[in-house]
Amino acid sequence: NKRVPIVIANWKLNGGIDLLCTSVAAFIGKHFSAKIAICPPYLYLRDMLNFLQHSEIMIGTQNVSKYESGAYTGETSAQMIKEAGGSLCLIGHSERRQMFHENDPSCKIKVTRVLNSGLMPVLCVGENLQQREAGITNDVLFRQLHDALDGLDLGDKRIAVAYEPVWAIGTGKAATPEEAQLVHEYIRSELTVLFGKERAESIHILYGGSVNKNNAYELLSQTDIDGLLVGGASLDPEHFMQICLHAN
Ligand code: G2H
Repeated sequence: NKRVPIVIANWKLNGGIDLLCTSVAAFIGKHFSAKIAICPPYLYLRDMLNFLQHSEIMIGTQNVSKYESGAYTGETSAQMIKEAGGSLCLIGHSERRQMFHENDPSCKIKVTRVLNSGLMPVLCVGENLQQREAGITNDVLFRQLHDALDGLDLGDKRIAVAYEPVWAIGTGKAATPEEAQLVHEYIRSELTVLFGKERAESIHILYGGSVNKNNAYELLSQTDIDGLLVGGASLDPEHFMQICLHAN
């Protein structure tokens, strides 16, 4: 009953459109058993959907507004992302937590909005270096998971969690597969508390943080690592293809 792997590219604030198209051009017309998604900057959503219409790649966003509509200058709602053809939204990425005042309560609102719009939320969690060294990784994750997901009625809606240790993001220093597996196991145990065993078993827990074509396979071989969230390496066409083939 192994979960079909999901690989998500997080393109962050990178462009332009030509570079982004180049990084996924080779996916057009190709079949993958793994699920593959890209999260371009909002503005490129439609362009990428058009470019990838003959591919199996899904499109998501790197963030979403916690508001539904109204006088919220500069925001983009879950409903708009759905309308544009999106399938999923990253929520609570550590860069947003660090630089844009994202916190657990706002993640909770966003998760709810995204679920209600028929998109899949991908809740990003992870400890920083100081927290890891202080031995409080699980406490940090406990709070992030429970504050964002407590009391949520999932019904038959889908949700995913991405574990991204902050010390591994963009540093070239990924968690070892064993380190990551331990944390993923813990996350699944908390998802079991939140949603029950059967549901928790079906939830994808992705690993993110300096994933590349050399560490992807071993990470994916771990029992509770069900996919990858890839930043830097997803902008390199050869690299990203290799990572997706490892997930296949
Ligand atoms: C973590 C990751 C993608 P990178 O942010 O979400 O980025 O692979 O560059 O560490």
